[in-house]
Amino acid sequence: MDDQNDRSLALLSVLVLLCVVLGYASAAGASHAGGFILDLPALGGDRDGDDVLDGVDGCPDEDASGLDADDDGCIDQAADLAQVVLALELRQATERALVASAQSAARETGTLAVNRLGAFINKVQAQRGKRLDDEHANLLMSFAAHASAVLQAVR
Ligand SMILES: [Ca+2]
Ligand SMILES: [Ca+2]
Repeated sequence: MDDQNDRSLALLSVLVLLCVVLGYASAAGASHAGGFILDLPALGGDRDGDDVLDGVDGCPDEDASGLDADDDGCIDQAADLAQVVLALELRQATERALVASAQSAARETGTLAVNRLGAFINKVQAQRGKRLDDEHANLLMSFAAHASAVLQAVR
């Protein structure tokens, strides 16, 4: 009888430990954009050192550190802003207004493009908490700010 109790206790301990490990794994996966999954060796190294592994890096030879709001491994550019808006699947009127604003920025170069990106950021900020939740607003504003910084760096 004692032996059986010991065995049950041991089994219970193992189960508890397993739950703790699994709980940690899912928490780690959720808290960082796939950090837990991205660390799998199958995805290879990180040639450009931007913390986006080669297997999922859209630009594996471009270090996008600090300029990559959408975590695709590519430096955020005005030309891609409209696609980022579309991917959020916003309400039609909001989407249309922001896509038009993004496209008008993408059509320009230099100071004019920077100004259009500023206008886009203002539009996003005006919709924060209304048609845009904080997560989407932050993504769009960071992306546009990065694209603007890139343009100002080349100027
Ligand atoms: Ca990379
Ligand atoms: Ca990016």
